[in-house]
Amino acid sequence: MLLDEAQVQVEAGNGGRGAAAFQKVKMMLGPNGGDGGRGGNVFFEGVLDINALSNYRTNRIRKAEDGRDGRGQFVDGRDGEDLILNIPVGTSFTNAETGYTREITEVGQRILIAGGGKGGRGNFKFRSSTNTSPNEFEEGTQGDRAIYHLELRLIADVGLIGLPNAGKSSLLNELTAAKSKVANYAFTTLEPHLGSYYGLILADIPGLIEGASEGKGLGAKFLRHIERTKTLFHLVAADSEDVVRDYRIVRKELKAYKKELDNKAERVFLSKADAVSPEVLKKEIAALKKIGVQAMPLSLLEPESMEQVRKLLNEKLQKPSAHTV
Ligand SMILES: Nc1nc2c(ncn2[C@@H]2O[C@H](COP(=O)(O)OP(=O)(O)O)[C@@H](O)[C@H]2O)c(=O)[nH]1
Ligand SMILES: [Mg+2]
Repeated sequence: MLLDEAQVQVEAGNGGRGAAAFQKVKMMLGPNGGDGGRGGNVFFEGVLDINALSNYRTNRIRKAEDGRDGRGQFVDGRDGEDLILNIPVGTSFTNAETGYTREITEVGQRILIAGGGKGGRGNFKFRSSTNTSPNEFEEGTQGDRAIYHLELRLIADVGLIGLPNAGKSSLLNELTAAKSKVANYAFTTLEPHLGSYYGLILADIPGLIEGASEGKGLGAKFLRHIERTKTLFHLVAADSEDVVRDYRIVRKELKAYKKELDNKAERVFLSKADAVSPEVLKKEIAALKKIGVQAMPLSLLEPESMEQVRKLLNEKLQKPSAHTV
């Protein structure tokens, strides 16, 4: 099941201690203690895997590496490795103590959430004209510690909606490297899936059935994710007995969930167009037109129709700020 809330406790690395050391050679008794290394930082980074929050199901402490201590012979301690925590795009996080809150909206976007401690200075740095052989050195400082609450509300440029079996998962898989489960029966897809089409985020939003807005099936859980999807591609299976009815069921659920969803930009496709005769397809297009819906035939088996879809997506790619909500 999709986990869309989580909590994670993070600790950045502590800084390493500076060294107090001296040249062993008799004639050169200078201080030569190196500095401690910086502690590793902790970052959140946006990924397409919307299941990434399940990594934080158990509230284990996530800790970045400490900086190493400095040593003699001017050897500075190594910096601690940064720790990168993957979270799905569309996740906002809030520092439980300070209330600081941010959101990850793009794949690869990194936000620092706990800074590593500073490395302490070694005694070489403390030498002066009045003290040529200092014993002083510094401890490293402690890395930041914090607890973050995470909440995912899917964002996507294009959301694929439609009744089960309309071909949403297949289309997502065809256009992106996503591997959404495909099968010829209702409810194969139990969770939304994201895919990237040259940086444009596509979401397969399953589970929309009659009654979804009232909590039937899984759809209710996902309707809130549609809220933040910029455009909807609404797939109506051409091999259905009544495409107008199918179309209306989905629209009704969107509207019942939230009025604003009714205003969202939508493109309607008659999917699996190859599965019916050209005559039937024509009738379906006419029937939808009668209720004010312009439907475009779509078939994964027909390169031209796939080309049309890609063209639509390419147009969106050209628009700047594709990922701002
Ligand atoms: N003939 C044909 N079958 C398709 C097409 N797209 C999907 N299908 C089939 O329709 C069934 C349901 O597809 P799926 O992507 O799982 O639908 P979803 O429930 O909307 O995600 C599967 O058996 C697919 O192989 C298409 O363009 N043409
Ligand atoms: Mg599916």
